[in-house]
Amino acid sequence: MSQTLSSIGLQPATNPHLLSWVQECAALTQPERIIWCDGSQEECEALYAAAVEQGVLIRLNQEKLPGCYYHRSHPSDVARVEQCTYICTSAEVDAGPTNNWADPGPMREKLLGLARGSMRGRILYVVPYLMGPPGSPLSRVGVEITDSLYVVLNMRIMARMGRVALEALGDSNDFNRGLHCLLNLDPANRFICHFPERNEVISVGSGYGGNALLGKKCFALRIASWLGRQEGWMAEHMLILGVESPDGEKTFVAAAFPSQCGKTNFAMMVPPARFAGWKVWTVGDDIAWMKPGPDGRLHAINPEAGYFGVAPGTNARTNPNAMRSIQRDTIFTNVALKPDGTVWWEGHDDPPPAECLDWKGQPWTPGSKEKAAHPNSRFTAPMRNNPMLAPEAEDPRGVPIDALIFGGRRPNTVPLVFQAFHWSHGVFLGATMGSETTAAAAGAVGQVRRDPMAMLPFCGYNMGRYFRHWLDMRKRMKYPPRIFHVNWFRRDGNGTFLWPGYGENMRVLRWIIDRCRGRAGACETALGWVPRWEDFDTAGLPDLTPARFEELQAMNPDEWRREILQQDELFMNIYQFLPKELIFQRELLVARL
Ligand code: GTP
Ligand code: SPV
Ligand code: MN
Repeated sequence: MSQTLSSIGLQPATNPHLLSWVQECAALTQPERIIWCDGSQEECEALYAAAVEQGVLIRLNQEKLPGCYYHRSHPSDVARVEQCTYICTSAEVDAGPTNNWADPGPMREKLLGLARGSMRGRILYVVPYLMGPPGSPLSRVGVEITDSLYVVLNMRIMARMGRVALEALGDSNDFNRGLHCLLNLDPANRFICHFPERNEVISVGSGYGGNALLGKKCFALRIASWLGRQEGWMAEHMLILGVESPDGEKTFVAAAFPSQCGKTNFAMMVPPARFAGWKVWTVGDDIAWMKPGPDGRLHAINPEAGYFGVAPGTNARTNPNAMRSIQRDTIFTNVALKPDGTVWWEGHDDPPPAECLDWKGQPWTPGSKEKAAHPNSRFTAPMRNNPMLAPEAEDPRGVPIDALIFGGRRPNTVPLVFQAFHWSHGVFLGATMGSETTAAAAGAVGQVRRDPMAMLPFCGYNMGRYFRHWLDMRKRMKYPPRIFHVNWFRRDGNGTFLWPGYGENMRVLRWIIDRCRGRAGACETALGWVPRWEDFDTAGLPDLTPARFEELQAMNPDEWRREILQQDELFMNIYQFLPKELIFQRELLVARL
């Protein structure tokens, strides 16, 4: 047992519900020792020291990257695993046709069997965490029990961890129970299971990201979406940002793009020179919890406290605020390690290093065939490092949302931007979203699939009822957000992106905000309202000619015929649960086309 850890940890909590659950888990997993994490600085230092001692982390160059560490996950454990992810409800219909379902009784038995004795000779960490700002009626407590030091250190960055969570919990029994066991990382024993009726998650056999940091996708999306439907709020795979105009007017928007489709980049965007005086503030980069406020508007909080961001492609041009955020107190996972103890990835500002170790720890040179960093390599950075962190990110009331934006990664068919005619049309746009698959989940990359509201892998219940919930939310708001659809990823005949993206997305954002405030023109089309050339700020972008703009916004009837047939496949799959409004919206679209 590590001496480094001998002096840390809280006294066991006094909350009887928490105490008895921890005792139950300890009796099952039989750890050598239990550490109750308090979130303090001393604890943090001891945990990092132990992680380095055990070879879980490598300490990076502390002069160049103070407080930064490096981790390699098992090469078979580098992404979310949708095939091994289950929603375990008493009735199968509650999980719905788009989720893997398992009978909760037998599944629990199987998981408890795998967990039995699995922490022998190891430490069981109790990680209490608060999702959302302290004092917010939207915030929730979770507790993760894990035998992974890497998970503890990531949770510490991603959520408000330790005492603050126990204080928020008090003597309540209302907290998410998350049990995480590494086992031996054999993919055959990898299961990410959700028991929404018990507000519980059991995850075994993976140490990576969304599979193992149970506050993130498991609690804050799958379980929270279930709770939100019952309690009249929404848990969405959305970034939240605030745009400040030169005269100080602030507008907040939330946007749902599927995994690895640009949320972190959009949330941290720096407006180009043309937009002197404009500022974009980040509230959150991955998850939004939203509820109508007393003012009749939809209010959003970011339940997280850090960014688990995609490393490849991140550089000073694409995302300068991310580059600043990862200069200290950051954990890098599955990137390349340079001889000077710094890190590198494909699309980094620095040229490829003459030699380094790749994400598997093998020697790598620019001549190597393999990539140096895994395409789903990530940084875990505290949001307080972001120079453009919105002060409102800590506001217990959340921020009022004026626009909701849906978007996917589509090489063709879908225009750069259009606006829904009204709320139910907007829900239809979200429900029919498609996007190319990415390295964020195990499996083939680059295949267009339906990913409604970017929630296909994250909706904790029946997708048809989820659409119903979206439609019903309209009645709870006096001033619902306007809904838009964007596509940064359209390509020309040579496969080159038609749109420069990143900071230039400010032009699209500006049109969206001006539409919300009744200041921008648009033209009605079959898909929705679209900006005309004269409605769109094109100054300072010489490549953006009227012809190029036309190409970006084009609607090709043959492509749309195919698109509607693909949308029908999802609708047919969930037909018996599909709200009628969405079928009507589909009919109206066909009629307009
Ligand atoms: P998750 O963390 O997986 O939920 O992903 P995310 O939605 O936050 O995606 P992220 O912002 O990390 O972007 C993923 C990839 O898309 C990166 O490789 C980016 O470089 C690329 N990307 C982001 N924004 C744009 C854009 O505007 N244009 C283009 N062409 N690529 C972009
Ligand atoms: C995603 O895949 O959407 C992520 C990364 O944000 S993970 O936390 O691994 O789910
Ligand atoms: Mn995500």
